[in-house]
Amino acid sequence: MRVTKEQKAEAISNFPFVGTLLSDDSYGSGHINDTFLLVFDISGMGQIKVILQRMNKDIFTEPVKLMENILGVTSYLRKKIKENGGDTERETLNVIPSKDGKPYYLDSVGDYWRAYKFITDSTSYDQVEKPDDFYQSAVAFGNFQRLLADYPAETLHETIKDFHNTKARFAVFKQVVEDDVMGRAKEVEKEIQFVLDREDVANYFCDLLEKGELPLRVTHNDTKLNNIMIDNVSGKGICVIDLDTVMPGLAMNDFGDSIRFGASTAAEDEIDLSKVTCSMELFDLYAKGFIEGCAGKLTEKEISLMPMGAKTMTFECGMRFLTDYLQGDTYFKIHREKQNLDRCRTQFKLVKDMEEKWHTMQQIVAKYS
Ligand code: ADP
Ligand code: GN1
Ligand code: MG
Repeated sequence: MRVTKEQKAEAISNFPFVGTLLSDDSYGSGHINDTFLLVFDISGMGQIKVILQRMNKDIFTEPVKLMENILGVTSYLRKKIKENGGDTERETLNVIPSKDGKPYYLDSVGDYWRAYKFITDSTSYDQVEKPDDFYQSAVAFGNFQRLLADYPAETLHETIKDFHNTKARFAVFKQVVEDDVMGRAKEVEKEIQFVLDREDVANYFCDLLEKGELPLRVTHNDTKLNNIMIDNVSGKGICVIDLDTVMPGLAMNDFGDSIRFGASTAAEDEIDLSKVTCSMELFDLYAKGFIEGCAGKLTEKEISLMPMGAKTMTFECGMRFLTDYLQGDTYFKIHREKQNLDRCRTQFKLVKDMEEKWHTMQQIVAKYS
C-alpha cells in the first residue's frame, strides 16, 4: 500500500521534531523502504533535514527486532568512532526516537516508521561517476566489517531468513517457475534456463559453509554503492547506511554485492544490454580498497574467493529479480512494467561477462593477497 498524506502526517507528528515543515518529499532510490526527506525551518536558525522511513513490514516481518539490531550496531560503532576521534553525527546512522521514546513509531494502520539524523554534505551514488568514489566506498565497507569484527554476533536477529543462502533461493526459484502464478514463465524461458544451468554457483558457498571451511563474520549484506554516503568535500566514504540486513554472513558476499552494482558499466535496470559489462578497472580498485579496509582480517582463502563472491551475488540478485517478476513484482519496487525483468537481464549479462573474465579477476585478487 502506498503511503498516504495522512499516514505520513501522523508519523511526522509522532516524532519530537520542531520548526516549520517546509517539505516531505520521497527521497533516494532504494528498492525496499519508503524514504522521505523532511526539511524543517527552525525560526532564526536556518533549516534542518531529517530522513523518515516507513519500514517495509512485508519484507522485514519483525521491525522491533530489526531496530534492536540497528541500535546495537550503531551504538557500538559510535563508541569506536569516538575512540578514533571521528564525528559520531556523520560517520554512523543516528536513530531519532519517537515521542514515546521508542526507536520507531507504530502508526494507526499498523506500519512502522523510523527517523534518522540526515548525514549532511554527502552523496549516495547510483552509479560510479568518479572511480575514486568506488575505491573509497570499498575502503569504507571493508572498514565497516573490520570495526564489527568483534561485535557479539549471537545478539543479532536474523532479519530476513536465508537472505544470502543462494542454494535455498535456487530451490524457491524452481518452485516459483513451476507455480507460474502470473503466467509469465513462457516469456522468459531463456532466463529460466540461465539459472537452471548454474546450480553449481548456487551451491558453492553453502557447501563450503556446511563443511566448515568459511568463517562467518558480521557483514552488511547489502553493499551497493547507494548504501554508502560519500563526503562531498573529502571524497571519503563517510558512512555506511541501510543497516537492515546486518547479520552474520560471508565477507566475499559483501565484496561481491558491491561489484555487481558498482563495477557494472551501466545502470541496474539498463535495457540496452550492450552497455552492460563488468569493468576490470573498477573490480581492481574495489578489491584493493576492500582488502585495505578489512586491514588484515581476511584469510587468504576469503581473498581468493572474492571473484566467486562477485559471481554468486550477481547470479543470486538476477535470480531474485526474475523470481519477483514471475511472482508479479511484489518484492522490489518497480517504476515501470518489466523493470524487474530488465534488472534480471543486466545481472545475467554481468554473470556471463564475469565468466569470460574469470582468469583476470583471479589474477587481480591474487595481487592483493
Ligand atoms: P532502502 O532500504 O529502501 O534502500 P535506504 O535506507 O538505503 O533504503 O535509504 C534510501 C536512500 O535514502 C539512500 O540510498 C540514501 O540516499 C538516503 N538516506 C538514507 N539514510 C540517510 C541518512 N541518514 N542521511 C542522508 N541520506 C540518507
Ligand atoms: C535491495 O534496499 P536496497 O535497495 O538497498 C535489496 C538487496 C538487493 C538490491 C538490488 C533487503 O537493496 O538485497 O541486492 O535491492 N535489499 C533487500 O538492487 O532485499
Ligand atoms: Mg538502500
